[in-house]
Amino acid sequence: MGILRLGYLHVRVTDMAEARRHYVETMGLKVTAEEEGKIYLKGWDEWDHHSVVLEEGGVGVNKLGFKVNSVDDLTSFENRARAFGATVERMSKGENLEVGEGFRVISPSGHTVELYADITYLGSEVGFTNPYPFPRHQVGISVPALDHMLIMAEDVALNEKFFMDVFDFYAVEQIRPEYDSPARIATWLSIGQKAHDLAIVAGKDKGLHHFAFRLDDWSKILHAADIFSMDDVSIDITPTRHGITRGETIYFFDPAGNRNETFAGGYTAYPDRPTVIWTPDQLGRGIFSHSRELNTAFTEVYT
Ligand code: M3P
Ligand code: FE
Repeated sequence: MGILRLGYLHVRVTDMAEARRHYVETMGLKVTAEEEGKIYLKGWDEWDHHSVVLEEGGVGVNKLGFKVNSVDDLTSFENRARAFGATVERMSKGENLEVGEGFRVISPSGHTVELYADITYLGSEVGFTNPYPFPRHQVGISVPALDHMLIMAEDVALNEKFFMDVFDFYAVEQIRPEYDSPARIATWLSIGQKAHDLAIVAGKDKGLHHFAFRLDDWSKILHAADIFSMDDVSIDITPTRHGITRGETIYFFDPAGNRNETFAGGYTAYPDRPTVIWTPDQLGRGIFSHSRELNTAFTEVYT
């Protein structure tokens, strides 16, 4: 079964009090632990100890973690990462609060990627016995879960190959410089049946374009945008639809300047679904289905 999902990410924030206000009061994540300069957060529908960790100091992503199904998967992925030629190191239990042993690999793009099988189980807020569809008392937009992230890489094709060859991701959609080109401007990779778990776009290595939280549907997206106005959140792109993945979206910034997204919809993906290919002439419509225009603030501003 391999990788289950994007389990966590550690994101740097400049001011912890402001970040807490954004991620807890506006996004509705719950604090599950605190350490000096760190806050651990989870969504109400997540059962593992944390999905987002805020780290005080700077901006951007410090590392990301994929949860795998079993300790045996860890061994085989570690061997495959070494065979790819990547830098790999073992990670012992407790190096990350409440997370078991695993390994750490540096992607060709320079991102620190951790693989782990065990993390403390906390349970979801509605529980797993006769649950209600959502918690009665919600805060802000009350995001249920982390959904996906988009990282930047100087060589998108190489990083796509890395995640496909080593970790069994498959390409759901790609932007290619020409239809038949082996080069990639961007790629959307899935590890299960979501339209994407990880996207990679051409840009500076180690960059974070955004990470996204799941919302149920378009009406929740509209509701989220209304709350962002009330909370004076800096909105980058107001509610619209992606041509790529067909997802419904809002982009906005946390107070440190890290881009967030709320994402709803998107089709069900399968490994045998033909990869959708976008050509640069249609790229504007691929990213934003209605405006059909990409602005440089969206493509060139990231942390
Ligand atoms: C998404 C998505 C860029 C495209 C982003 C697309 C940065 O975020 O969820 O499909 O060009
Ligand atoms: Fe996204």
